[in-house]
Amino acid sequence: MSALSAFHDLSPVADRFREDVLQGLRLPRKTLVPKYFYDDVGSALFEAICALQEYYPTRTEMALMQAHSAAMAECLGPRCALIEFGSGVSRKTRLLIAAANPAVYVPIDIACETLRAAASGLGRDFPMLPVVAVCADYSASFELPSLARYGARRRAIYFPGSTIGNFDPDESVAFLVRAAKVAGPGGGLVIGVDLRKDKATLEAAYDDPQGVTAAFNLNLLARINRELDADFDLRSFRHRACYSEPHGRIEMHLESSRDQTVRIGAESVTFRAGETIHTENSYKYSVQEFQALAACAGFQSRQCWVDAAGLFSIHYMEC
Ligand code: AVJ
Repeated sequence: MSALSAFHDLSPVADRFREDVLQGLRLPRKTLVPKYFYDDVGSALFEAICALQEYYPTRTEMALMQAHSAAMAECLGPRCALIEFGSGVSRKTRLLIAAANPAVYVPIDIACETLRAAASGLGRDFPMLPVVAVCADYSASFELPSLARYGARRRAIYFPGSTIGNFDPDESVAFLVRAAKVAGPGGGLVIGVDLRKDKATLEAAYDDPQGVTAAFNLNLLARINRELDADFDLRSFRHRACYSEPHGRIEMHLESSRDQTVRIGAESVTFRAGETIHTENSYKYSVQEFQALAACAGFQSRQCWVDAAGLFSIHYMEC
């Protein structure tokens, strides 16, 4: 078996990025889509966030995976096709792969080089495991390559990291409906969901004193400069993170510190001092709230694991 069985590049083209950026910056409340954080520089910055003391989700979810991967494997059953959305460096997945022994692993990520490196590393560490990597934007619809030849007994989707929190609740339901189609009737879903908690803990997690999260947020503007021939002055935008209790979400913004005009290719966009670009939402759900949301997409809750401090949840659901 070759280390990397297949690599499918279905990544969105630069035109799409330009259109989305210009469209978002022309709205009365300027907005950019968080998926564009993850070029290869942004993916590396995100890895640095995951290692921060203040950013509790990654280590808490990792500990849950360590404690419960055998129980999760039990839920998935032997020889499933394990499909991961937003696989990144596939660190947590290794625990699930080791426990569940899937027939094939299908990592899907928008950052091509990160995906390629992760997929070939996995191929080396699990030489018997076919890895079918797909570079794609999973928030849009795309064709999954045929998995028939791997003889999997069922499909299971792995969606860790509380990445679902980037979607508004209605978008989350729409996403889960698509996930249910990918999984098929009787398919499984293992999904990591960050829990509601106090404002201070949340705001510290999204505004660390070392400025790693700020760098991650600002890289979006740097990426626009790099790829779209733009001239954002990174020193005149400031990282902001605030928790909205009624929405149950962290909002990240980039705030312009002065009146300014930014050129993006042949276009230009003006900012007033104090005006922000809304770059990300990160929704937090109680266990019951998330179960109700997933039920709207036809997923039935089977199991849920939560750490002792009540910071993070991993759900197992079936459709
Ligand atoms: C990858 C979307 C789960 O919302 O916590 C981390 C992204 N943004 N710090 C999150 C993120 C700022 C992260 N997700």
